[in-house]
Amino acid sequence: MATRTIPSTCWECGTLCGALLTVDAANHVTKVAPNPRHPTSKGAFCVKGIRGLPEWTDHPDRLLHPLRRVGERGSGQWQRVSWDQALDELADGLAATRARHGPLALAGAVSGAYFSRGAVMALLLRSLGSPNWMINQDLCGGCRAVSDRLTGLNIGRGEDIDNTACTLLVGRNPHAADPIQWAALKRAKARGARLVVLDPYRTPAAEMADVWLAARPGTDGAIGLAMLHAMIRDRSYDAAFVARWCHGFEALAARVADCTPGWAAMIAGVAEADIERAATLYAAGPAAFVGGHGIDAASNGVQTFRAFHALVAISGNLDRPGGNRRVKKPQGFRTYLELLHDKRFRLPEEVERQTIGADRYPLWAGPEGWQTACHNPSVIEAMLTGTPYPVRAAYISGVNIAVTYPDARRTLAALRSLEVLAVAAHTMTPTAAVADLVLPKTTTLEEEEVTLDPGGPNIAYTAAVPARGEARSDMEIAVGLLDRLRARGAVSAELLPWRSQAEFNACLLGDSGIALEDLRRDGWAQFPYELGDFEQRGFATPTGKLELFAEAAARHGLDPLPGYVAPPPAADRAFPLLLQTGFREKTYHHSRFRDQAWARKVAPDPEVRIHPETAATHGIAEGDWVAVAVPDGPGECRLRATVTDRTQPGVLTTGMGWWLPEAPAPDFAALEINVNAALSYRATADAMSGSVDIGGLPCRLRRLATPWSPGGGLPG
Ligand SMILES: Nc1nc2c(c(=O)[nH]1)N[C@H]1C(S)=C(S)[C@@H](COP(=O)(O)OP(=O)(O)OC[C@H]3O[C@@H](n4cnc5c(=O)[nH]c(N)nc54)[C@H](O)[C@@H]3O)O[C@H]1N2
Ligand SMILES: Nc1nc2c(c(=O)[nH]1)N[C@H]1C(S)=C(S)[C@@H](COP(=O)(O)OP(=O)(O)OC[C@H]3O[C@@H](n4cnc5c(=O)[nH]c(N)nc54)[C@H](O)[C@@H]3O)O[C@H]1N2
Ligand code: SF4
Ligand SMILES: [Mo]
Repeated sequence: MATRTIPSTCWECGTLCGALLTVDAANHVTKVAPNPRHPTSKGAFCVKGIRGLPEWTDHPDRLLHPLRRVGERGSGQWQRVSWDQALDELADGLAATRARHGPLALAGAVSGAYFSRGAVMALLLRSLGSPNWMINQDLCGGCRAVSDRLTGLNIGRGEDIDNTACTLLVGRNPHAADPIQWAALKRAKARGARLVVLDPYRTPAAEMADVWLAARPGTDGAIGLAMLHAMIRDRSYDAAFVARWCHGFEALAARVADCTPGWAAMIAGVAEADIERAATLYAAGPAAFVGGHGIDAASNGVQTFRAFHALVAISGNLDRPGGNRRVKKPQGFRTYLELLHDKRFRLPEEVERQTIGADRYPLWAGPEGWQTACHNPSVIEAMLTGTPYPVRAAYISGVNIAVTYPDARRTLAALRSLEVLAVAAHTMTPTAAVADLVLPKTTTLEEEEVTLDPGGPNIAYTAAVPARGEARSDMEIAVGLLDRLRARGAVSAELLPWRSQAEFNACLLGDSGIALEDLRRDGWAQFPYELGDFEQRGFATPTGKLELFAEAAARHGLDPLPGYVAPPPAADRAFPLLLQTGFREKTYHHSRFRDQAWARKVAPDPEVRIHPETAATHGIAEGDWVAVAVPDGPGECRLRATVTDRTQPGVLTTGMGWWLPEAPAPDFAALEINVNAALSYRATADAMSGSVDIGGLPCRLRRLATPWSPGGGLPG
């Protein structure tokens, strides 16, 4: 077969950009390019898809065969084994741990239910009788998801920027994080639509904004409540929509009666007039709300989101042109989340109630939880202390938790303490380096996937070429493992009934009328989408309405109304600055691509952005190496200073995900230059999602006398 071009979707991140793959006669992808004909991305794309993905697939250090540890854990001594050997050993280990400690002692970790591997991981564990699958959403989009479910909006990524008069962008940096959204914002700006940005950092979006509110980190909830106050005061909300579809409006009005723009201005350190203007622009509508990770993953994240979600509800900017579209799907199609919540694929309720964290965070973990996963910090605790019960074995795929969970040292100690640890990965990561078995994973160029595009209305499709080496997909690994565990009497229930990804994809497509052949030909399938069909669909809340007063929260003794929760304690003398982590870099996807020369050339160092005044008071110049620590944190992290007035005086802004594949094993510098080496995973958590703060953290800063270098140890 000659060289051909295949329509596909980039599956490297949840943005799901339409892609064109050039595939040569040997079935090798020689090019990944944007697809200008794609209905939702319209040609938007990023360098991670163009370079990161193919170079990762073809990387000389790619893991191509299963490996078994021969030396001590983390000694870096490996032996190549066959898949049969690897899966037999893993099944032996998991079955033995299960027999010794019970099924609940088995845990899995994956990123979430946004990729099929999430559902596969959850159902694999459920088949063994364990509800304990870890997702990293407590660090990502968990707070907005809990708020969205409590309120009943179901808005996902459906903001209609192309038809809006005003976008309200809160804690979101689409310039780096989402090329589709960024292109839409620029189009909207060009036709005169308004843009309101809440961000402590002067992002490219802030520079384009009509109103930029550079609030103190973590205080956005106050601004959201003040906008509600202003709209109720001015009667600029949609009274007819509220009367028909909202539950608890009177209670909300009473709650925000004192939350004046003047009150919020004091808390957030912004001008009262700017809050008023933001409220006026949003209320004029149609307006689209875009909430980002900057206000998620915080100990007040759910309450912050609830304020903004209440704005969407009372303004009626829901499922209207220029507002926030609701997530809909073709009839008969199944989403991953639906599968996870489907009674046929669930464990008995008394088992799900024992999900780690379900007792403390019932809206997050366990039977009522959003993705039904467990609470990660509590699982790390269980691994180390046996409380509430022992967790003694883990299977990890598609997540680099030694780098991306706070308190890297403790995460690694927990992993090292396990009886059995298997990690599926593409290259040797700090997480894989402490495993007993490392399983070579297919990349997203080698997995045929079907999913509902949350930015749709669109079913996304990802084409696949044959895997390199012996790499296998999560489904193939799970099927092989389950067969062996069944033979060892370790399967409680058949909750992963598919034998292949193809069977699984057919189950997702169900009787939607969309055929795999159509997707293979076109690369996507659009479906009819009706706006404002509230009568037919209703809202998935206890009252069937949008709940400004959340009955589910009330039932669990949690605040039923949006309200202001202050961020972590303010800076003090010992920790006088604030630390923001996770600022996205265009070249990297979290911890991915640190082994690619082009990316390291563009972004060679773990940067921390420091305001010129703060740099001066600390005697720090551009390019200096510095150390940062937080109160009650596990230690310092080394970063390299960039001096810029984009960040506020006293606020340090850094990224995340740093490790260096060329640094000494087993941690590859993940305990030195990874910001999560300095953060705690045991700090105050959000009462509803269990999320801890990864920003707005009091911190201290010092200049290092000597530059840091890989393998050079920790400089003073
Ligand atoms: N290139 C690239 N793109 C990515 C990723 C990546 O790693 N690399 N990761 C993907 C993933 S999984 C995610 S979750 C998204 C995240 O992408 P976004 O949702 O855009 O989130 P962040 O980049 O974490 O932060 C967005 C903005 O929030 C601001 N911010 C920080 N603290 C606060 C605060 O207290 N209040 C307000 N209002 N703003 C605050 C930051 O200054 C930043 O400008 O990006 C996705 N896209
Ligand atoms: N301090 C701090 N910590 C954070 C954040 C922050 O802002 N600050 N951000 C948080 C957020 S939003 C997120 S989403 C997480 C991200 O955390 P992770 O999901 O751990 O990050 P990645 O580096 O994207 O992915 C890790 C591994 O997934 C594997 N992988 C990648 N693609 C695939 C695939 O298609 N299939 C499989 N099976 N594996 C794959 C690779 O082996 C890679 O090493 O980090 C969180 N941690
Ligand atoms: S934003 Fe980049 S990595 Fe994400 S889907 Fe689009 S092209 Fe791929
Ligand atoms: Mo994320």
